[in-house]
Amino acid sequence: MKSRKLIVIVAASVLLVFAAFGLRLTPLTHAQSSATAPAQVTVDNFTFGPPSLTVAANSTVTWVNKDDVPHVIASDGGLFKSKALDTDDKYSYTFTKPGTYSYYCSVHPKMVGKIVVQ
Ligand SMILES: [Cu+2]
Repeated sequence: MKSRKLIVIVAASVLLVFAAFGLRLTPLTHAQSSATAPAQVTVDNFTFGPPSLTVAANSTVTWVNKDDVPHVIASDGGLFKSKALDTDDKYSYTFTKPGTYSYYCSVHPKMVGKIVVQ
């Protein structure tokens, strides 16, 4: 009886590991194969994450400010500019044409990132 219980516990653990891997892998493959997957840049600790994000044309990129200080998302060419984003504020822009779009924070110009539209 005791060993049977152990087998159940081991089997449950294995299933949990598979479930965890499945959850991690599934959204990743979706993001790469689907043009309409939500693209997000997190602003945290005065950095854009990821610093370079590649999306398909007609993708909407959303920036989320996770810092305690306001940030402003501004493109180098003046194509887009957000209002000052407070903590947890979001800003979205839809990129229709392929190209590389560099942007920075107009409050802290050393904060830079880019969106590559394919
Ligand atoms: Cu900033």
